[in-house]
Amino acid sequence: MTKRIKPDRNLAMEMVRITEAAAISAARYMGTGQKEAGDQAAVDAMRAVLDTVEVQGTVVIGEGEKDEAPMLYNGEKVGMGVGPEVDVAVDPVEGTNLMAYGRPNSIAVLAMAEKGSMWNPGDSFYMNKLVVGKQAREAIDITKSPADNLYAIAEALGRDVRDLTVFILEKERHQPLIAEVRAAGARISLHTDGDVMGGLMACIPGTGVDVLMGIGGTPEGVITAAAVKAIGGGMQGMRAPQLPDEKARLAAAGVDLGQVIGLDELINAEDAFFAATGITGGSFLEGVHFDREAGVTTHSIVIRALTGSVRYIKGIHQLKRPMDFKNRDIEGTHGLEDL
Ligand code: VTB
Repeated sequence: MTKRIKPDRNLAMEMVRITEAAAISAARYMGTGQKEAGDQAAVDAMRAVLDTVEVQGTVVIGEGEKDEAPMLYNGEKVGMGVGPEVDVAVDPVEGTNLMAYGRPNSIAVLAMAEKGSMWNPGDSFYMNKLVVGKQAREAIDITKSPADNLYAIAEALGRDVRDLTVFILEKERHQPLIAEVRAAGARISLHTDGDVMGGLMACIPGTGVDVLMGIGGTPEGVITAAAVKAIGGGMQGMRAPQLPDEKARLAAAGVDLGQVIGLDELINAEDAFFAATGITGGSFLEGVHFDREAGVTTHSIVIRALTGSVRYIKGIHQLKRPMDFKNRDIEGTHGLEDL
C-alpha cells in the first residue's frame, strides 16, 4: 500500500487566492438579480485558480452531480495533481440570493482536509446545526432543547442568557425555534440566508454572534465544520430532512435520524483548512470593492486546524485588463490568472 501524502504545509495562502478569485468574479453580479450567472462566474474563477494549487484534490462537496454541474461536481479531480491528497468542499457563492440582491454576508468559501476525512451527507440535504466557540464547546448537546443549550452555553461563558446572540436563518421552519429562543431570553440575529457565515461568527469570539442554531444545508454544514474544527469551537449536527423525497430515501435506507453527528465525524482529520472571502460586505467580512486606481480590494479569513492559525487577509488586486472594470459580462477568469 502506498502511503498517503498528508497536507504537511500551510495551504492557507493558496486557498485564499481561490476564494478571492471567486469572490471578485461573483461581486460583479451584486444586486443584478442574476443568481445563476453570478454563481457560474464564481465557479469558473474558483476552478481556474484551484488548478494552479499543488494538491491532488477530489471535490466531495461541490455544485452537485456531474450531469447537472459541468464544473466542481462531486467527485471531480482538482488541483495540479501533485502534492497532498485532499478532500475539497466548495461553495463558490454561499448565499446566491444575498449576492444577487446585494444583501450582506454572501461569501466565497472553500475547505480542504485530508483525503477521506469529510462527512458524506449522501441523500441528506438538510441538517440541524448547533455551533459555538471554544469556551462553550463542551456545553452543547443537540439532543436537548434549544433553551437547555442556551442555559448551558451561558453558564460555560459565565454570562447571562440574555447576553447571548443566536444566529438563525429566517425560515418558516424556524418559527418554533425562534419562539423558544425568545422565551429563553436570548437575542436573535435573523438572516434570510447564509448559515456558513453564522457558524463562522458563532465559533469566533467577538463577532457579535455567540451561537448558531437551526436547520440548513448539509453541504454548508460540512464546510462550516471545517471552520469550527480549525478554530477549536464546538459543533453538532443531526439530519433534518425537509423534502418529501429526502425523507423517503432516508427512511428507505433505514438511516437513524436521531444520530448525532459530531465535529470529528463531520471532519475526521487533525488538519483542515477553511478560507472565505466576502462578496457582499457584512459586519464580519467586508465585500469586494472595485476601484480603477487602487485596484480591487478583498477581505478574507483563512484558518488552519493543525496550528489554529487564523489570518485576516486584505488583498489588493490589479486586474490586467482595464475593460474588466467596465464590463461585468466578460468571460473566463476576469484577468485573475495573476492572483
Ligand atoms: C441552507 C443554508 C444556506 O440556503 O442551505 C439555505 O445552509 C437553504 O434553505 O446557507 P432553504 O432551502 O430552506 O431555503 C443557504 O441559506 C444559502 O445557500
